[in-house]
Amino acid sequence: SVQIQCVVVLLLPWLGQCSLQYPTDCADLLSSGSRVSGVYTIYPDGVSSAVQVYCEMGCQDTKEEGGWTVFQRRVDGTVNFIRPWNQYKDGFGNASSEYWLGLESLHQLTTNRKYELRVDMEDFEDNRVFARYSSFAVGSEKEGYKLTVGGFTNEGTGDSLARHNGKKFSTFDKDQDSHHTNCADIYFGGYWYDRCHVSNPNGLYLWGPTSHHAVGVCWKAFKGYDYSLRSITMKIRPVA
Ligand SMILES: [Ca+2]
Repeated sequence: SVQIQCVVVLLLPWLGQCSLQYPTDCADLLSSGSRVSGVYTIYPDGVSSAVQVYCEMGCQDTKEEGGWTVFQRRVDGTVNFIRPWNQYKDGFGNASSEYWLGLESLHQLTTNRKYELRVDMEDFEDNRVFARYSSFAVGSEKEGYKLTVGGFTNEGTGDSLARHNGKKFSTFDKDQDSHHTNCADIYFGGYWYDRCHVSNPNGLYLWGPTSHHAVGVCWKAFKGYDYSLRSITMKIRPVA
């Protein structure tokens, strides 16, 4: 179908452009010929829903899979992730570096299609590992942007997310967690806190081992509570 599309683009440029105008996600962009990883505009819910994302498009040489829509990324601590509800709802940061795509976009994406989730992690000793989940969805704002995740496959990290399945999203100014205190206040992130967490990808960027318990960018099953990762990337891709 890519070949056919190329012929259409050559013969009828205006028609070709129309068919590429409103990609839903990075998988759409990949299948319409965008093979380079980078920042793109996607439309999770039609023409008025434009948002910038980082697309990981893979590599044919290494057989690395592409079409991933990155919705969360920490790499160097340059972006402050201690943010109120409205910013976690709408998104913040810079798609070319550290950012959070936004709960509303995540809800729109995962309502229209079925997605898998991959969480890439790296520590400060250059160990690169990931976790894969065969299903990932985020409910509506009315449902508290509830997380639905399942089908864990271990690719070196262990599972530190299944425990958060079914939890609503919380921020320091919106406590929807299962704890008598406010987890987002204590652990400095916005997240699908339970009582409180086994992973804290939106926590404080703290450069490796830390004496500040569980407040860093941690994934308990990989490096424990008292280690803040060098990088973490959460990304989704539609499943057939
Ligand atoms: Ca609470």
